[in-house]
Amino acid sequence: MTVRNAEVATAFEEMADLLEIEGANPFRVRAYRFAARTLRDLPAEVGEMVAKGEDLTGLPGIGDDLAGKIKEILSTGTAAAIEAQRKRVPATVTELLRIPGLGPKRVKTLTQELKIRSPSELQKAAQEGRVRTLAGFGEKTEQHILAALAARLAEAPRVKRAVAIPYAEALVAYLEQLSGVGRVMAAGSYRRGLETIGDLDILAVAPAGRPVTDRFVAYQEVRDVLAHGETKASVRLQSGLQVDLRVVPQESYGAALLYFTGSKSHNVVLRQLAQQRGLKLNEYGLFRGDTRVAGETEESVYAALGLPWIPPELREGRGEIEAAKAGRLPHLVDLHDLKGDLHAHTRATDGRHSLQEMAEAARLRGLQYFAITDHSRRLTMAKGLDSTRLLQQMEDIDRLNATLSGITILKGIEVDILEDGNLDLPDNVLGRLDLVVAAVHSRFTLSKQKQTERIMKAMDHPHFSILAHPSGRLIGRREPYDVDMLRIIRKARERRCFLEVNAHPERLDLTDIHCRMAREEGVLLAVNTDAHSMLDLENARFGIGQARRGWLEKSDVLNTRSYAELRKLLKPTMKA
Ligand code: DGT
Ligand code: CA
Ligand code: CA
Repeated sequence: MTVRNAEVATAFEEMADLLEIEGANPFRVRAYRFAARTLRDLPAEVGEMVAKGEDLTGLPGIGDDLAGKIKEILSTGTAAAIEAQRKRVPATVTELLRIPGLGPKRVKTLTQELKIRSPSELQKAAQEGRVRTLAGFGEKTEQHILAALAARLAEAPRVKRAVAIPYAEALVAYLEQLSGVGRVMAAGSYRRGLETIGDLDILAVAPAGRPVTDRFVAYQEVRDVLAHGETKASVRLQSGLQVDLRVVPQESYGAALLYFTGSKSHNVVLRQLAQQRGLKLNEYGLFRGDTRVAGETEESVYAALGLPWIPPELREGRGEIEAAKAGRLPHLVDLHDLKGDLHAHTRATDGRHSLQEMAEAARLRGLQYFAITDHSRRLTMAKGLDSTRLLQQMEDIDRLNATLSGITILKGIEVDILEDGNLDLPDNVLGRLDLVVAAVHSRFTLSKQKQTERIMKAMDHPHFSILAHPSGRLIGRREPYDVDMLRIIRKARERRCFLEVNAHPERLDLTDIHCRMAREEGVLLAVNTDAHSMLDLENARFGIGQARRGWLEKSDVLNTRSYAELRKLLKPTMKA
């Protein structure tokens, strides 16, 4: 059995949640969360470390006890302590945690005060207006819970892209080395760069299907075989992820890849185009009568329909075919276009590495500039900086810059936008920074109008540079707050400031739709990692994926600019 870091981390996070619901010692809860984060950030697979006999207790937050539990999970898939804890907290209570907006603290209150034990009991209590009476809840929260419950019932669980990637890559590599197998590609929403994946769709080229589907269902991580045929098979992996495989002959590869990449709405328009030309398009090729006129490559199919190749990220039936016809497809931004990163944390607040370590990691990635933007004082949980500590950090950065070559460290802050729209640090301090990244970290449930006005007021601030994670959503965990994004985008244009595409795989905020809206309104976006560790700088690729889904070109992205250009854009003389 192969157990990956993410699975061990998930088990530890679950343990922390269970303990917290029970009101266990907060230090124990924190120890599990910290260990989970260590595992998620770990570049090596912990299973391989154990196999090589390496000592896990050298890892941050992993002592003898947790090292033992990791080994137990690696060999048995679970740990006795977690199983025992699961028995003490009923599964229906654990399910409450999966409702957006409900963390362990709130679940604890619900179970203790209202004796709620399941989502359906919660729904009943909310409908009867009993939830709003609890401390820390209120009427708004109650409405949110009801909306989230309704949405949840309509939605199957989806897997975050970052979680799906290692599974997809390992499976593609496994299939590629089978004899007789040619190209192998992950298609579907995965190839379109969607932020979450319903299931994984894999396409393999081989002269005969059966030997490939046989080996596919025998893959070591398969838990259940859902279907197993000549050219198709479907399995569920131990992680719960479903994978569909299709095996096609070489001459159908392009047509099949096009078909299984989707989206359905893109395919529908392509088939209509084919029909208008007296052709028929399916997963085997493009046909005139019985004659295949194209199909071995995607390019051949598009070309036969009078179109250039369309990047998968655009294939959502959102006008890409019209744009392609008119020769107006965007030239999408690439990871290597990024010249800098404008949002990152250090150990001074809630990051894991020092200023020097973060700067070195950014330099090694080839960035020309890198902004340090730690939290402001209001975020006490993250040890937010007050003016004194920020000024101290600015001096540290000046000293560091004097020793660095090839990269400039910019002085910034991720300042809290307070409920009244003011910023959490005084103007005279903010004015001395190279840039001010501002974010909402509190009062997520204000009305749309109040939330929008709060943010717009912050943008009026003379030193405001970038609005961080503009919608505040956490994928699968927290809904975006209610905000009029078009008004905010227009405000950014008027104020000549910028919005962020936060690249953290749990945020990816702005969304693709709002990226596109910003581009159409002429507002530049900053693709930022919001790194809390050196490894987090890798997340830039997820931000770029989102930007590409939002039709962004290099020229639409602020941090593709040279350092000199950037400086002019950050501190325009006109701004007042
Ligand atoms: P997902 O899995 O929910 O994240 O989304 P997709 O886009 O991967 O959808 P999925 O797995 O149901 O199907 C993969 C692709 O296969 C889809 O994007 C287009 C193609 N496809 C599947 N079923 C149909 C269908 O009934 N009609 C057409 N035209 N295409 C289909
Ligand atoms: Ca899929
Ligand atoms: Ca599928």
